[in-house]
Amino acid sequence: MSRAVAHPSLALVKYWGKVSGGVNLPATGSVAVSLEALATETEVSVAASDRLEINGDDATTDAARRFFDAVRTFCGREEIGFHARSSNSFPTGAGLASSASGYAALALASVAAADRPVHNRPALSALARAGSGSASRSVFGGFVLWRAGAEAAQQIHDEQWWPDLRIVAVPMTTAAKPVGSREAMQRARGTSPYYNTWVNDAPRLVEEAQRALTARDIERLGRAMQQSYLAMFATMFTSRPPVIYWLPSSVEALHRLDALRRDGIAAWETMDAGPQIKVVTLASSADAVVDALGDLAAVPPIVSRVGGPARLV
Ligand code: 2P0
Repeated sequence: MSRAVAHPSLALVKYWGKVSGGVNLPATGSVAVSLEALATETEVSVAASDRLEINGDDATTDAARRFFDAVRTFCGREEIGFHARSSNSFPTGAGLASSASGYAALALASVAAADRPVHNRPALSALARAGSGSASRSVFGGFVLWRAGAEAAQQIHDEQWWPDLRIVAVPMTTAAKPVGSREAMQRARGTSPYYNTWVNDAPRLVEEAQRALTARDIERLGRAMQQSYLAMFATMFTSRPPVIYWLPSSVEALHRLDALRRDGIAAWETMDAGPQIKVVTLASSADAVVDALGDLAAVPPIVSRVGGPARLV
Protein backbone atom coordinates (compact mmCIF):
# COMPACT_ATOMS: atom_id res chain seq x y z
CA MET A 1 0.00 0.00 0.00
CA SER A 2 1.16 3.53 -0.75
CA ARG A 3 -0.03 6.80 0.68
CA ALA A 4 0.42 10.28 -0.78
CA VAL A 5 -0.45 13.82 0.22
CA ALA A 6 -0.97 16.70 -2.21
CA HIS A 7 -2.08 20.30 -1.88
CA PRO A 8 -4.54 22.18 -4.06
CA SER A 9 -3.08 24.40 -6.75
CA LEU A 10 -4.57 27.88 -6.66
CA ALA A 11 -4.28 29.60 -10.03
CA LEU A 12 -3.10 33.20 -9.81
CA VAL A 13 -3.44 33.37 -13.59
CA LYS A 14 -6.07 30.96 -14.84
CA TYR A 15 -6.29 27.82 -16.94
CA TRP A 16 -9.66 28.14 -18.65
CA GLY A 17 -10.31 26.30 -21.91
CA LYS A 18 -8.64 23.41 -23.69
CA VAL A 19 -7.15 22.84 -27.08
CA SER A 20 -8.31 19.84 -29.09
CA GLY A 21 -6.06 16.91 -29.84
CA GLY A 22 -5.09 15.79 -26.33
CA VAL A 23 -6.43 15.21 -22.84
CA ASN A 24 -6.77 18.39 -20.78
CA LEU A 25 -4.25 20.41 -22.79
CA PRO A 26 -4.72 24.05 -21.79
CA ALA A 27 -5.61 26.83 -24.21
CA THR A 28 -4.10 29.34 -21.78
CA GLY A 29 -0.99 29.23 -19.65
CA SER A 30 -1.51 29.37 -15.90
CA VAL A 31 0.61 30.42 -12.93
CA ALA A 32 -0.30 28.89 -9.58
CA VAL A 33 0.61 28.48 -5.94
CA SER A 34 0.22 25.38 -3.76
CA LEU A 35 -1.82 25.79 -0.57
CA GLU A 36 -0.12 24.26 2.44
CA ALA A 37 -3.13 24.40 4.78
CA LEU A 38 -5.40 22.33 2.53
CA ALA A 39 -4.57 18.74 1.67
CA THR A 40 -5.79 15.55 0.06
CA GLU A 41 -4.49 12.29 1.45
CA THR A 42 -4.88 9.17 -0.68
CA GLU A 43 -3.94 5.58 -0.04
CA VAL A 44 -3.80 3.08 -2.87
CA SER A 45 -3.34 -0.66 -2.95
CA VAL A 46 -3.14 -3.00 -5.92
CA ALA A 47 -6.35 -5.05 -6.27
CA ALA A 48 -8.28 -7.24 -8.69
CA SER A 49 -10.59 -4.41 -9.80
CA ASP A 50 -10.73 -0.62 -9.65
CA ARG A 51 -12.39 1.29 -6.86
CA LEU A 52 -12.14 4.93 -5.79
CA GLU A 53 -13.56 6.25 -2.53
CA ILE A 54 -13.64 9.96 -1.71
CA ASN A 55 -14.38 10.91 1.90
CA GLY A 56 -15.89 7.45 2.43
CA ASP A 57 -18.25 7.54 -0.59
CA ASP A 58 -17.90 5.43 -3.71
CA ALA A 59 -16.60 7.63 -6.52
CA THR A 60 -15.70 4.96 -9.09
CA THR A 61 -16.97 6.95 -12.05
CA ASP A 62 -16.12 6.40 -15.73
CA ALA A 63 -13.64 9.25 -15.36
CA ALA A 64 -11.95 7.47 -12.45
CA ARG A 65 -11.75 4.23 -14.48
CA ARG A 66 -10.22 6.09 -17.40
CA PHE A 67 -7.67 7.57 -15.04
CA PHE A 68 -6.73 4.14 -13.70
CA ASP A 69 -6.37 3.02 -17.36
CA ALA A 70 -3.90 5.86 -17.86
CA VAL A 71 -1.98 4.81 -14.73
CA ARG A 72 -1.81 1.18 -15.93
CA THR A 73 -0.43 2.29 -19.30
CA PHE A 74 2.03 4.65 -17.59
CA CYS A 75 3.27 1.83 -15.34
CA GLY A 76 3.24 -0.85 -18.05
CA ARG A 77 1.07 -2.97 -15.79
CA GLU A 78 -2.15 -3.67 -17.67
CA GLU A 79 -2.96 -6.66 -15.41
CA ILE A 80 -3.56 -4.81 -12.13
CA GLY A 81 -6.44 -2.90 -10.56
CA PHE A 82 -6.34 -0.18 -7.90
CA HIS A 83 -8.26 0.40 -4.70
CA ALA A 84 -7.91 4.02 -3.67
CA ARG A 85 -9.25 5.84 -0.62
CA SER A 86 -9.00 9.58 -0.65
CA SER A 87 -9.95 12.20 1.90
CA ASN A 88 -9.89 15.98 1.77
CA SER A 89 -9.27 18.28 4.70
CA PHE A 90 -11.61 20.82 3.04
CA PRO A 91 -14.96 20.91 1.12
CA THR A 92 -14.94 18.70 -1.99
CA GLY A 93 -16.18 19.99 -5.35
CA ALA A 94 -16.84 23.48 -4.04
CA GLY A 95 -14.26 25.57 -5.85
CA LEU A 96 -11.33 24.78 -3.56
CA ALA A 97 -9.46 22.78 -6.21
CA SER A 98 -10.10 19.32 -4.77
CA SER A 99 -9.64 17.77 -8.22
CA ALA A 100 -6.12 19.24 -8.44
CA SER A 101 -4.87 17.84 -5.14
CA GLY A 102 -7.02 14.73 -5.58
CA TYR A 103 -5.58 13.58 -8.90
CA ALA A 104 -2.04 14.61 -7.97
CA ALA A 105 -2.17 12.46 -4.81
CA LEU A 106 -3.90 9.63 -6.69
CA ALA A 107 -1.30 9.65 -9.47
CA LEU A 108 1.61 9.56 -7.05
CA ALA A 109 0.15 6.91 -4.72
CA SER A 110 -0.99 4.69 -7.64
CA VAL A 111 2.38 4.71 -9.39
CA ALA A 112 4.10 3.90 -6.09
CA ALA A 113 1.58 1.13 -5.35
CA ALA A 114 2.31 -0.35 -8.78
CA ASP A 115 5.95 -0.47 -7.73
CA ARG A 116 7.15 2.00 -10.33
CA PRO A 117 9.55 4.92 -9.76
CA VAL A 118 8.02 8.28 -8.88
CA HIS A 119 11.00 10.64 -9.20
CA ASN A 120 10.22 11.86 -12.73
CA ARG A 121 8.07 14.84 -11.79
CA PRO A 122 7.28 16.06 -15.34
CA ALA A 123 6.06 12.54 -16.23
CA LEU A 124 3.97 12.42 -13.05
CA SER A 125 2.59 15.87 -13.83
CA ALA A 126 1.52 14.74 -17.32
CA LEU A 127 -0.13 11.64 -15.81
CA ALA A 128 -2.01 13.68 -13.17
CA ARG A 129 -3.18 15.99 -15.98
CA ALA A 130 -5.11 13.08 -17.49
CA GLY A 131 -7.31 13.16 -14.37
CA SER A 132 -7.71 16.90 -14.13
CA GLY A 133 -5.76 19.67 -15.81
CA SER A 134 -4.94 21.60 -12.66
CA ALA A 135 -3.59 18.41 -11.03
CA SER A 136 -0.56 18.73 -13.32
CA ARG A 137 0.35 21.77 -11.22
CA SER A 138 -0.37 20.18 -7.80
CA VAL A 139 2.40 17.62 -8.39
CA PHE A 140 4.83 20.47 -7.78
CA GLY A 141 5.09 22.68 -4.73
CA GLY A 142 5.72 26.38 -4.46
CA PHE A 143 4.95 28.44 -7.54
CA VAL A 144 4.15 26.61 -10.74
CA LEU A 145 3.87 27.48 -14.41
CA TRP A 146 1.81 25.42 -16.82
CA ARG A 147 2.30 26.72 -20.34
CA ALA A 148 -0.46 26.78 -22.95
CA GLY A 149 -0.57 23.45 -24.76
CA ALA A 150 1.97 21.84 -22.40
CA GLU A 151 1.81 18.16 -21.39
CA ALA A 152 3.28 18.94 -17.96
CA ALA A 153 3.62 21.85 -15.56
CA GLN A 154 6.93 23.08 -14.14
CA GLN A 155 8.05 24.70 -10.92
CA ILE A 156 9.25 28.30 -11.17
CA HIS A 157 10.02 28.93 -7.47
CA ASP A 158 9.95 26.54 -4.54
CA GLU A 159 7.86 26.93 -1.40
CA GLN A 160 10.61 28.90 0.39
CA TRP A 161 10.66 31.64 -2.24
CA TRP A 162 8.23 34.06 -0.61
CA PRO A 163 8.01 33.14 3.10
CA ASP A 164 5.73 36.08 3.98
CA LEU A 165 3.09 35.25 1.44
CA ARG A 166 -0.27 34.04 2.75
CA ILE A 167 -3.41 32.88 1.01
CA VAL A 168 -6.71 33.29 2.83
CA ALA A 169 -9.42 30.96 1.51
CA VAL A 170 -12.90 32.22 2.31
CA PRO A 171 -15.55 29.55 1.58
CA MET A 172 -18.89 31.25 0.92
CA THR A 173 -20.71 27.92 0.81
CA THR A 174 -19.85 24.27 1.29
CA ALA A 175 -22.40 23.16 -1.32
CA ALA A 176 -21.14 21.44 -4.47
CA LYS A 177 -21.16 23.73 -7.50
CA PRO A 178 -24.18 23.68 -9.84
CA VAL A 179 -22.06 23.34 -13.02
CA GLY A 180 -18.73 21.50 -13.07
CA SER A 181 -15.67 23.47 -14.14
CA ARG A 182 -15.04 21.07 -17.00
CA GLU A 183 -18.47 21.73 -18.48
CA ALA A 184 -18.26 25.46 -17.78
CA MET A 185 -14.95 25.85 -19.62
CA GLN A 186 -16.24 23.84 -22.56
CA ARG A 187 -19.34 25.98 -22.70
CA ALA A 188 -17.23 29.15 -22.66
CA ARG A 189 -15.10 27.85 -25.51
CA GLY A 190 -18.13 26.79 -27.51
CA THR A 191 -20.46 29.74 -26.96
CA SER A 192 -18.84 32.87 -25.50
CA PRO A 193 -18.05 35.62 -28.03
CA TYR A 194 -15.31 36.73 -25.63
CA TYR A 195 -13.51 33.39 -25.51
CA ASN A 196 -10.95 34.16 -28.23
CA THR A 197 -10.17 37.51 -26.66
CA TRP A 198 -9.59 35.69 -23.36
CA VAL A 199 -7.16 33.23 -24.95
CA ASN A 200 -5.32 35.94 -26.88
CA ASP A 201 -4.87 38.16 -23.82
CA ALA A 202 -3.69 35.37 -21.47
CA PRO A 203 0.04 35.24 -22.42
CA ARG A 204 0.49 38.85 -21.29
CA LEU A 205 -0.85 38.01 -17.82
CA VAL A 206 1.22 34.82 -17.53
CA GLU A 207 4.32 36.89 -18.25
CA GLU A 208 3.28 39.64 -15.85
CA ALA A 209 2.60 37.23 -12.97
CA GLN A 210 5.97 35.55 -13.45
CA ARG A 211 7.75 38.91 -13.29
CA ALA A 212 5.78 39.87 -10.19
CA LEU A 213 6.71 36.61 -8.46
CA THR A 214 10.37 36.99 -9.35
CA ALA A 215 10.31 40.51 -7.86
CA ARG A 216 8.06 39.42 -4.94
CA ASP A 217 5.89 42.39 -5.89
CA ILE A 218 2.43 41.79 -4.44
CA GLU A 219 0.76 44.83 -6.06
CA ARG A 220 1.93 43.79 -9.48
CA LEU A 221 0.92 40.19 -8.86
CA GLY A 222 -2.45 41.29 -7.52
CA ARG A 223 -3.27 43.37 -10.57
CA ALA A 224 -2.41 40.51 -12.92
CA MET A 225 -4.47 38.11 -10.79
CA GLN A 226 -7.46 40.42 -10.89
CA GLN A 227 -7.36 40.86 -14.63
CA SER A 228 -7.08 37.12 -15.12
CA TYR A 229 -9.99 35.97 -12.97
CA LEU A 230 -12.31 38.77 -14.06
CA ALA A 231 -11.60 38.06 -17.75
CA MET A 232 -12.21 34.36 -17.10
CA PHE A 233 -15.57 35.17 -15.51
CA ALA A 234 -16.41 37.40 -18.47
CA THR A 235 -16.34 34.27 -20.64
CA MET A 236 -18.68 32.53 -18.17
CA PHE A 237 -21.12 35.44 -17.93
CA THR A 238 -21.27 35.58 -21.73
CA SER A 239 -21.69 31.81 -22.26
CA ARG A 240 -24.99 30.44 -23.49
CA PRO A 241 -26.54 29.58 -21.13
CA PRO A 242 -24.50 31.78 -18.78
CA VAL A 243 -22.63 30.34 -15.81
CA ILE A 244 -22.90 32.54 -12.72
CA TYR A 245 -21.10 31.10 -9.71
CA TRP A 246 -20.97 34.30 -7.68
CA LEU A 247 -23.08 34.71 -4.56
CA PRO A 248 -24.06 38.03 -2.96
CA SER A 249 -21.43 37.35 -0.28
CA SER A 250 -18.75 36.95 -3.00
CA VAL A 251 -19.57 40.38 -4.41
CA GLU A 252 -19.68 41.92 -0.94
CA ALA A 253 -16.19 40.49 -0.30
CA LEU A 254 -14.84 42.09 -3.48
CA HIS A 255 -16.04 45.50 -2.33
CA ARG A 256 -14.62 45.05 1.16
CA LEU A 257 -11.23 44.05 -0.30
CA ASP A 258 -11.27 47.12 -2.49
CA ALA A 259 -11.79 49.21 0.68
CA LEU A 260 -8.93 47.39 2.45
CA ARG A 261 -6.61 48.20 -0.45
CA ARG A 262 -7.62 51.84 -0.30
CA ASP A 263 -6.53 51.70 3.37
CA GLY A 264 -3.11 50.52 2.21
CA ILE A 265 -3.45 46.79 2.89
CA ALA A 266 -2.14 44.54 0.12
CA ALA A 267 -4.92 41.98 -0.26
CA TRP A 268 -5.74 40.74 -3.74
CA GLU A 269 -8.49 38.28 -4.46
CA THR A 270 -9.02 35.59 -7.02
CA MET A 271 -11.95 33.28 -7.69
CA ASP A 272 -12.32 29.97 -9.48
CA ALA A 273 -15.24 27.94 -10.75
CA GLY A 274 -17.32 28.69 -7.67
CA PRO A 275 -18.32 31.48 -5.27
CA GLN A 276 -15.28 31.15 -2.96
CA ILE A 277 -12.87 34.02 -2.49
CA LYS A 278 -9.15 33.43 -2.12
CA VAL A 279 -7.05 36.38 -1.03
CA VAL A 280 -3.32 36.70 -1.59
CA THR A 281 -1.78 38.84 1.12
CA LEU A 282 1.21 39.11 3.45
CA ALA A 283 1.54 37.49 6.87
CA SER A 284 1.22 40.87 8.59
CA SER A 285 -2.18 41.48 6.95
CA ALA A 286 -3.75 38.01 7.15
CA ASP A 287 -5.66 38.84 10.36
CA ALA A 288 -7.03 42.04 8.81
CA VAL A 289 -8.32 40.02 5.83
CA VAL A 290 -9.96 37.44 8.11
CA ASP A 291 -11.52 40.23 10.20
CA ALA A 292 -12.84 41.98 7.10
CA LEU A 293 -14.40 38.90 5.48
CA GLY A 294 -14.98 36.41 8.28
CA ASP A 295 -18.68 37.16 8.80
CA LEU A 296 -19.38 36.40 5.11
CA ALA A 297 -17.88 32.91 5.25
CA ALA A 298 -19.89 29.69 5.56
CA VAL A 299 -17.04 28.05 7.47
CA PRO A 300 -14.11 29.87 9.08
CA PRO A 301 -11.56 31.29 6.61
CA ILE A 302 -8.39 29.25 6.21
CA VAL A 303 -5.03 31.03 6.26
CA SER A 304 -2.40 29.16 4.30
CA ARG A 305 1.30 29.37 3.62
CA VAL A 306 2.79 28.30 0.32
CA GLY A 307 2.77 24.50 0.19
CA GLY A 308 5.27 21.89 -0.92
CA PRO A 309 5.02 19.24 -3.63
CA ALA A 310 2.92 16.10 -3.65
CA ARG A 311 4.78 13.51 -1.57
CA LEU A 312 4.63 9.95 -0.32
CA VAL A 313 4.01 9.60 3.42
C1 2P0 B 1 -7.37 26.82 -12.66
N1 2P0 B 1 -9.71 25.97 -12.79
O1 2P0 B 1 -6.45 27.28 -13.35
C2 2P0 B 1 -8.78 26.94 -13.25
C3 2P0 B 1 -9.39 28.26 -12.95
C4 2P0 B 1 -10.93 26.56 -12.33
C5 2P0 B 1 -10.84 27.98 -12.65
O2 2P0 B 1 -8.42 24.27 -13.33
O3 2P0 B 1 -11.37 19.72 -16.92
O4 2P0 B 1 -10.77 20.59 -12.60
O5 2P0 B 1 -10.24 18.55 -15.04
O6 2P0 B 1 -8.91 19.89 -16.66
O7 2P0 B 1 -8.55 21.37 -13.56
C6 2P0 B 1 -10.55 23.69 -12.58
O8 2P0 B 1 -10.63 22.83 -13.64
O9 2P0 B 1 -10.49 21.03 -15.08
C7 2P0 B 1 -9.49 24.65 -12.92
P1 2P0 B 1 -10.23 19.72 -15.98
P2 2P0 B 1 -10.02 21.36 -13.63
O10 2P0 B 1 -7.20 26.34 -11.53
